[in-house]
Amino acid sequence: MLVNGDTQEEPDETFVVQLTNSNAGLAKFHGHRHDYQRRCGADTDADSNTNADSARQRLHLRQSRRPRQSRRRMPTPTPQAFGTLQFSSASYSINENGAQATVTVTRTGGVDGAVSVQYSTGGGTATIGSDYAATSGTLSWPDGDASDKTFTVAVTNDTLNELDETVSLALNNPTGGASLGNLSSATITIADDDAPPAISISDVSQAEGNSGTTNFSFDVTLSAASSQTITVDYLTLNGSAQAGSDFQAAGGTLTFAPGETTRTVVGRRQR
Ligand SMILES: [Ca+2]
Ligand SMILES: [Ca+2]
Ligand SMILES: [Ca+2]
Ligand SMILES: [Ca+2]
Repeated sequence: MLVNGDTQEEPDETFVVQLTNSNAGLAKFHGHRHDYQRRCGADTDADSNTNADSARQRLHLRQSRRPRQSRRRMPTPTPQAFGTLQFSSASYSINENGAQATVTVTRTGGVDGAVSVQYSTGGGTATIGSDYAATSGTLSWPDGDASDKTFTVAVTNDTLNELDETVSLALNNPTGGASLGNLSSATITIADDDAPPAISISDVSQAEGNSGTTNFSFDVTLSAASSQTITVDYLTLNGSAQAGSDFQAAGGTLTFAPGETTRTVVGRRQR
């Protein structure tokens, strides 16, 4: 007979083994007599044998005694805390000539189990390639580890005058039961280090003609292209020639679209 062991706290228990239909005389009952008597109503004389065709042997199973400490109530298991993963800041900054921005991701609120999270760049006003290198990967923490993890985003040092530009960062797909914190997105600002281009205007020497008016064209030039829209005001002033009698006064604003380096101002010479 196989008796199942378990770790449950429970009272002692019994079961019955019955012998029947033997061609041998069934043996005198042994064992826990009073238990037997209660169950079978047999003669209570301590010396009597039983000649019944059947006999029951009651087995009193004492639960195996466990070490004392294992009989104590098991402590309620503490819920596991896998931690919250997020950026250390909502914003990072780097000078354009700073080579690379270092971004930190933290694990707080729990260190149970191995966890990981994916990071990636994308979006923002900066341009992949000309301003920064697209970056993605996975950060991993082993069980018990709450140390900060970092990754870097390479920044391109160009010679173009630009506005400060941004790179968007994102964390996705936490594993191992970890959750994302509020700072699951962040921004790198790339501070431009290129001065605006110098602006200049050409001299013009041209015959005025004998009648009517003649156009005089002045080239206005940027020393380098800019990624920004650049504007400049112009205005004619009297020199030895006089507005009205020698030339028509003019003024206005020149606009260089991003990338443009030359614009032309047309003035009219009176003849
Ligand atoms: Ca740019
Ligand atoms: Ca740039
Ligand atoms: Ca630069
Ligand atoms: Ca630049």
